[in-house]
Amino acid sequence: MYQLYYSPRNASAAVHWLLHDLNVPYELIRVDRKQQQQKSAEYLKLNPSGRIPTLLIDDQPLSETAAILITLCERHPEQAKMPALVSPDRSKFWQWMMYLTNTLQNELMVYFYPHTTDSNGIEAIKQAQVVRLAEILTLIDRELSHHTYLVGDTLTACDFFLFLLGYWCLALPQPLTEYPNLTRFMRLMAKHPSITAVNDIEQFDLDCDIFTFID
Ligand SMILES: N[C@@H](CCC(=O)N[C@@H](CS)C(=O)NCC(=O)O)C(=O)O
Repeated sequence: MYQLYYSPRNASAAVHWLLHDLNVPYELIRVDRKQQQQKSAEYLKLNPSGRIPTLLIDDQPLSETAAILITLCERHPEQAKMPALVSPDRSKFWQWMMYLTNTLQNELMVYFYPHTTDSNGIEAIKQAQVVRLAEILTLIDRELSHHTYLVGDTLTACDFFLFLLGYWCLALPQPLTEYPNLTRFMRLMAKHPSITAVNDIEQFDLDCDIFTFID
C-alpha cells in the first residue's frame, strides 16, 4: 500500500499521475502548505528536508520526486514505465530523469524562490534564470523533435515529470509556444487519461491557451 503526501500542482503531482497510471492502490494525504505542514515535526520525521512529496511504501518513507518515480517503476515492471534493462533507451531514461530533477526543476526553483542577501539582486537572479531556462527548454525542445516522448516513442515516468515542470514553465515570461515540440508534447500529455483522471484533485488548468488546438 502506498500513501502519498501531496499538495496540488506541487512536485507530488508527477508521482500522483504515475501511481494512477500504474493502477495500484494508494492513499492521498494532503499537506497544507499555507499552514507550513511540511515543516511540522510530524512531517519532518518522514522527510527531514521538509519538502513535498513523500511516499510511504509499506510505511517506509521515501522522498525526492525522481527517486520515488524510479522506485515505483522498478516495483511495477509489468507496467513498463521505464525502458527494460536490455533496452538502449534505459540509460537515456536515467539521463533525462536526472536532467529533469537536477537541472530543469532546480533552475525553476531558483527562478520561483530566488535567495540573496542583496534585496536589489532578486530581479537580476530572475532575469539570469530566464536566460538559463531558455537554454534548457531549447535543449528539451530539440530532443522532442526526434520522438513523441522524452525517451523515444513510448511514454515513461519521465514524461509525467516533464509535463509537470513544463506546466510550471507557463509562469515564465517567455511563452512556451516558442518551443514547438515541447508545446506539442504538452498538448499530448494534457489529454493523457491518468492526468485528466485525477484533475479534480490536482486542479491543473488543462483548458488554458497552450493546450487548445487551433486547426
Ligand atoms: N528535490 C525535491 C524538491 C521538492 C520541493 O521543493 N517541493 C516543493 C513543492 S513543489 C516544496 O515542498 N516546497 C515547500 C517548501 O520548500 O517549504 C523533490 O523533487 O522532491
